[in-house]
Amino acid sequence: RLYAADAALAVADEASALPEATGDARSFRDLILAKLTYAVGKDPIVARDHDWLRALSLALRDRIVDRWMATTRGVYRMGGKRVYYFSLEFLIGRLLKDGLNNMGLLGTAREALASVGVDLDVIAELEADAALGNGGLGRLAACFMESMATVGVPAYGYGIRYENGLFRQNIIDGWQTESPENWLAYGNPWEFPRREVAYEIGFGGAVEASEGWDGSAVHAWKPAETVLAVAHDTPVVGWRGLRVNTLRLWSARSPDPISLDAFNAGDHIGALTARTKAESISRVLYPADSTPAGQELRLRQEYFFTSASLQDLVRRHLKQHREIRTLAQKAAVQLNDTHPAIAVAELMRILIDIHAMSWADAFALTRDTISYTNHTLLPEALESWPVPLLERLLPRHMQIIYAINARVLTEARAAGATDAMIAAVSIIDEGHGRRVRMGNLAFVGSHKVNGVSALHSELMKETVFRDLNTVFPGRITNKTNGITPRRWLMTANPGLAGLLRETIGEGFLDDAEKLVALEPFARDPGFQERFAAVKHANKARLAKTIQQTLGLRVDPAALFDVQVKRMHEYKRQLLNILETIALYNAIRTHPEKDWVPRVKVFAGKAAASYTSAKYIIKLINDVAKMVNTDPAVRNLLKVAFLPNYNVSLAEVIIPAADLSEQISTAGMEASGTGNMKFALNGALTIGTLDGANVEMRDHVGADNIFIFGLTAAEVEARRAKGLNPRANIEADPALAEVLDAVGSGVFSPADPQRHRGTVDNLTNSDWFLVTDDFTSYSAMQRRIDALWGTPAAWREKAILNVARMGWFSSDRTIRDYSDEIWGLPTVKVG
Ligand code: B1N
Repeated sequence: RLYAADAALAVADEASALPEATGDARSFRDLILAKLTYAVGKDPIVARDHDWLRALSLALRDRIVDRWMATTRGVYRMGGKRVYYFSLEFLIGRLLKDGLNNMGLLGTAREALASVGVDLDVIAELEADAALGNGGLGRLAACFMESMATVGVPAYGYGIRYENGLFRQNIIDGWQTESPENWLAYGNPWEFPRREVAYEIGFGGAVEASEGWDGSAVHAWKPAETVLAVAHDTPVVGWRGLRVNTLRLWSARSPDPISLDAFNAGDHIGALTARTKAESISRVLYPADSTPAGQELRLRQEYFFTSASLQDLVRRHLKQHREIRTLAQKAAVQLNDTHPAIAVAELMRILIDIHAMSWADAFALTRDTISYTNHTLLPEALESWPVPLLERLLPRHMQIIYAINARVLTEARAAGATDAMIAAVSIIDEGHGRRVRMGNLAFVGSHKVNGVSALHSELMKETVFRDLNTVFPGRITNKTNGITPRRWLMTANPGLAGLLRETIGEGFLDDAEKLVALEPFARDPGFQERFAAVKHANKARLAKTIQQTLGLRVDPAALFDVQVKRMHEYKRQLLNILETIALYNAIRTHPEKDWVPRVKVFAGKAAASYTSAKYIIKLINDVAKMVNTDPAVRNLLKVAFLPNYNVSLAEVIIPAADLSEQISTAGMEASGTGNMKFALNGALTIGTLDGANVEMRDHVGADNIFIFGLTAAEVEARRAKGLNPRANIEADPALAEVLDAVGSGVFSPADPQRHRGTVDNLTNSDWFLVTDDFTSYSAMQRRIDALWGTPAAWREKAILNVARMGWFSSDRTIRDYSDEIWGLPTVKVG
């Protein structure tokens, strides 16, 4: 400590103009300096930004760990129930600023660093994004983890510690290319490796049956292969640092690091193959969002982390409670989609084969413990595995699945199910070469099954789970998604958060629904001015990012119209860019009109193999190239595609948006969560009646959101009757002109055929009803232009959006899960 203090003086000598830290900041500075010296091993005189980042992170971590141990001890002493959130994805992003904010140390850290000449904002930008997820599903898991710590739900997140998270997206000549992302390159200060917490995970082999003491059959699985799952723990801090939960991610290790026989025989590469194979399980995140990968390695990942997590929680339960039969009273396992659905069979195996439970008891206990969240209705996204693959990889699980299925089908038959119903509720799909339907397995093994928005949960009952819902009425429930206001308001938009604190006090920090106190200020001209000034500053910051990454100048006074999310046909980025082209045409043909200057911002990754989505990225970039340099546009329109969309970029883009594009084909976006983030940050939404947009309209009021297009029921009806894109195109000359231009190569003169396929697909099939919704979308955009011309009216609506979005806090969502699925109490915050 003496040495560290000396070093502080040395730094101060170097730059005598540095501000002196006071009080808390001084002791925090000393802690940072001690970390820099003894943990990083750097003299402050020569420390680089990365060293300061590590030192600060470790200092913060010390403060977090104190709370972590207190929480963990408290939970143990109370002896209550814990929630286990099983997810193949946790898209947590950067942890430093959010951790500082939740610990109440943001100002302290800023001051402490300033006193040694370091800028917090500069070093915070160096932290790598933990991109252990694809999109909404993974980000939801991250928001839930933070909210569970906030509302006092003792929880463990369980997942995989991917060495390479979601790929980096590069845009080269307008095309997406992928490169590996390497978030661990500078080490990870937040995690604690627990080499002693390791479980054996088996694959393959055979099942040996013998006779038990009472004559019943006893099964023992003898796997052919074993992989070790090693725990890595990351503390998850709740708001105000009152509780800290654990995110436990598993890393795969080979039990035999090298085959010495092979090595000694001269086969140096072969000596490592078993290890490479084992460790490939936690190597890389599958980059598919809403489409199953269908590869054997993916199934291995699913079983690997599910088995490790179940072994871990059963061990914890037995250590504390001694008795396996009380498991469901002490543990709630939430399956984040079907990716961990094998948990149903694995828990059955543990209970029956290892703990000698009867079938009936084991099944009741499994069902009471597990619940399942469905996140998509897209038929191509519903996971199913070929029976032969499961049989080879997990032979005992396949037996258990058959046995579960036999009982479910018998029950269904007894309840009067027809043949068609039996086929629909069966876990085995006989239609496409026998496959195991993971959704059905998760459904029958859960006491509750939930959708993620009101509309989505209703559609679940009518579509994928129609017959299961008849056989098991009341099992399906809705839990509308939410977002954490700590990250998506306080940390991402400190300007707005500060203004809100000054205006309505601090109550909303502990209870987002107190944001309604803002309503009386919606028409207040003074408040409107300050609100607009915050938005302008955020837009200037985004303009700088756009300038730096694309070399494109945009005017912060323009309307910032933003669509950022994974690239997917159902999300209809194509609708947006086609309408942009229509606007471009209109500006050129009617230069005399009073056009509203717009900046169209796009960002999002396409799955590497998703060709049509990659063409949409290319089209956006082709259009950008032409529009941004066309003097006839007179800067009235700019198009920017920002590469490598991730959580950190979202934190810059979302607070700067005026208009949020949530324009999926109705019935296809299960919920959306970006929609909530934008509205909470004062953007107005243009959207379809899809996912949580429906409930957003109910909360903010129909006058304060721009809803257009077909409803889910209308979409279904049109599809049933047969789509007719040609008629739609004929009926809208502006649309016809746009498709003509795109198809004939106006935006791709060097390769006129480039976008022919995209246009042909729209003209001939148009499964996502882009041409059906184009006209109403376009008309709505012009109404939006008109409103923009009346700033007071625009601002009033934007402020009302902020005021009324509190319900979409993930704290509310977690309370709903706690009350209605997990049977757990929650606490008030603050
Ligand atoms: O989950 C989000 C929702 O807000 C979105 O509407 C929904 O599209 C998203 C397979 C998925 N559904 N399904 C996935 C992700 C990865 C994968 O391998 C499917 N993601 C969603 C949160 O509820």
